[in-house]
This record gives sequence, C-alpha cells and structure tokens, in this order.
Amino acid sequence: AFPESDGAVKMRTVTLASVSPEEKPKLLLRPVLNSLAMIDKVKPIVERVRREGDEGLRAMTKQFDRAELSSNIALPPFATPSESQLPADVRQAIDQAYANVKAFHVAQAETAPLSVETMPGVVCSRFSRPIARVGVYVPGGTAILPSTAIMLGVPAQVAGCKEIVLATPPRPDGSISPEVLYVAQLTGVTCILKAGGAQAVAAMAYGTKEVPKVDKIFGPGNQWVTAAKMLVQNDTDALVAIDMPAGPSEVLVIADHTANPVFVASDLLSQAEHGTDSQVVLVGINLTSAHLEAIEQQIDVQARALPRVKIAREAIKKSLIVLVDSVDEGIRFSNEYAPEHLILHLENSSGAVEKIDNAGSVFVGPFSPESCGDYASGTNHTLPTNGFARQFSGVNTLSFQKHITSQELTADGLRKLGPTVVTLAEREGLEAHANAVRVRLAELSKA
Ligand code: HSO
Ligand code: ZN
Repeated sequence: AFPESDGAVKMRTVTLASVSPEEKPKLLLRPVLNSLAMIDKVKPIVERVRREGDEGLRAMTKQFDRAELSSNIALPPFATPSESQLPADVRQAIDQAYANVKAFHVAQAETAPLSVETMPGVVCSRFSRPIARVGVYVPGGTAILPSTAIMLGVPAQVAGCKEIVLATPPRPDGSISPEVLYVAQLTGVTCILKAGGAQAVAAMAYGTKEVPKVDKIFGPGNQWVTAAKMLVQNDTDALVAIDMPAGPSEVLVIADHTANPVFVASDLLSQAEHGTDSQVVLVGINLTSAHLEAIEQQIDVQARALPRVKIAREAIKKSLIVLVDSVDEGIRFSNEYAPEHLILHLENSSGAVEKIDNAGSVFVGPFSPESCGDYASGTNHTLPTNGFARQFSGVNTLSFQKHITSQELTADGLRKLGPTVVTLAEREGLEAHANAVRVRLAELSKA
C-alpha cells in the first residue's frame, strides 16, 4: 500500500511465531556500535586536551563549533535571559518541569542512615554523601536540549554536589542558549564549560587551568562523547566515573486492540525524530490487519507533517513491528529487548507493569506519552539504552551520591565476634589480622 517510491514512512513487520530461533536474537539487536574503533578515534582529541589544555580546547571549539572564545568557561551568576530571549511561557514551562523533576528526585534522596545491629554490640551502618564534583554534558547538535540540563542539573543539586560543571557546545557567536542558561541558574550550576564532544569530556575528566576537574561525568551525547567517556573512565590518571554507556535513543510500544492508532503512531514518531539512528519498535498483540494498517497509515501521515520528517523517516525505515498472540508474549519480547522507554497501550496497562523486568522507564496507558517523561512529569530522561536496561538504572538522585559504610563494636561486641575473626584470619594465614583482634581481647580480659 505504501510503495517506497512515493516516500512512504513505513516499518518492517514480522510475526514472532514464524521467526526461527536463530533469527529471533537478531530482532533484539541495535545497530552495531563499534565502540573500540570509536575509542581509537577520540584518543588524539583527549590527548590534545591533556597536552595543550585550554589552548587546545579553544582551538577545537573553533574548529568544530566555529566559535572563537576568549574563555572556555562561564561562571555564575548567569544573567537571567530577557523576555525577548526567553518568552514568559517558556520560562513558566521550565519552572514547572524543574518543580516536578525536583519533587520526584528529592523523594529519592535517602534521609536517614541505614543501621543494623548484626549481633549484640556489633553495629553496621551505611550513609550517603554527595559526589563532590560532577560534570553534566548537555548535547548541542540538531536540537538544543535544555530538558537534559534539567534532568542532570536537578539530581546533582538535590544530591548536594558542591561543584556542578555543565558542558555544552557554544553557538557560533560563543554564547550559550538562553534556555540552558536559565536552567543552569535554577539548578545551581557552578561552571559552564563552553565546549562539546570528546574535548569537553576530556577537559572535565582531567581538568585544565580554566576547567575544574570532576569526579563523575553524566549525560547523553553522540558516539564521540560516549567513546570519550568510556576512554577516560578507564584511565587511572583521570580517576573519573561515568553514569552509563549511552547509545541511540529507543522506544518500544506494546499495543492491543484497545490502542488508539493516532496515539501509537505519535509515540513512535516522537522517538524517531530524535535521530536517524533512533530505535523504534511496535509490538502488536492480536491486531487485526485493519488496525495495523490504521497505525501504519498514521505513522505515514503524521511523519510527513513533521519538520524533522527526514530524520524520522530514516529511523522508521530501520525499525520494526513485531506481531504476537498475547500480552505475555509481548512483554516477554520486551523484557528480552530491554528498551530504554516502554509505552503500554493495553486494555489493562497498569496491570501489566508488574510483569516488566527490563526497561529504563515505563509509560502506562493512553494518556502517558513518553514526551511527558522526556520533559516535565518528574521522572528522569537519562536512561539506559542498547539493552543496558537489563543491568543499569536510569540517572537518579543516588547516581550523584555514593555510600559509605561504617561499624562500631562495643567491648562486648568484640568479645563475641573476635574469635570468629581470629579463626578466619588464621585460616587465610594472615596473622597480623588475627593479632589486631587478639591484642584487644587480651586487654579486655585484664579488665
Ligand atoms: N527521549 C530523549 C530525551 C529527550 N526528548 C530530550 C526530548 N528532549 C531520550 O530519553
Ligand atoms: Zn525524546
């Protein structure tokens, strides 16, 4: 019905039951990211920042972002943008998003230390502390993303990080978008690094005269940014952590006979417009061919009306419709795929949530589009992609903190536990360990 020649925006369809066991794993694959080759490519950039510091950084910003900077950084206070730069409705929208994201992330913070008396007189505790210096990367590129500044700045602020460096590529005139500046001010960013790409990651990982070194780097970015994060994470000179390995954004939508084709298509396209490499999957449960056609037609019609139709078309072309016979089969496929975003358009969407094992964030029912989570409902939009939802959580308040454990034993506690420790230490042949207990037990037996 949609010949390629008329430019129809159409996905590939497979029926899961007729896919061979050898073919099935291929359905779960994302486009190959050759991370090792990318790491080799970013190495010279990272090394140049280490060698040449601020000068090297400035030269690369001129080369890649066409901006000539007198300084690589900007410090607060960041001037409140004027009404003409940032209209009141945009400002209010940012304020609302900030408030909701903050409310949800404040609730995630641990308020009291965890404390357990494992045996009488032996108390073990765990408490959290902010990571002192963090770097948050806000991509430039085809869209400006102040929402990402909110999603990373808010948890950093709520966690109590002392230094928050926000890196983002400057515009050719050297300025930062008023939206990002406004969010930087709201979230208490302490330094804006006007640089993008691998060079920005390197500057934050090692520090330069102008740019403060950070302890952990967060945020999405293109493959250069991701490769640079992976490279610096493995360098003991940098001593820096990263949030997670990031890949192209994804959505998986599960739809049954109750799904509204207009809504389903709009959800798929909101992901597809992110980039030509975006991954879009529709899992259809017992859909009639008329229903499926209605969805496909909506994809085509809505895509053509988008300013970013070219990008959406490329993404949709590589995407997939998987037809299954039951909700359980659909969810099983989704759990294997482990999508970054999972949207449920089911007769009983809320009832299906308990069966979900692997997903970055779930959008439940017809009135919960991914866009709400992307911008303003309160959940974070920095989420695991590429199947990493199997073992990673999305960015949250605790991502900006670490835990410290502690213990305190009373004399009685040591009397009770000491012999156990001595036995184990002797068994390992570590006499000094055993002695550290013995000398105390000897002292206690005098009293
Ligand atoms: N869907 C993107 C986040 C985003 N959407 C930012 C709009 N702006 C990755 O989760
Ligand atoms: Zn999005």
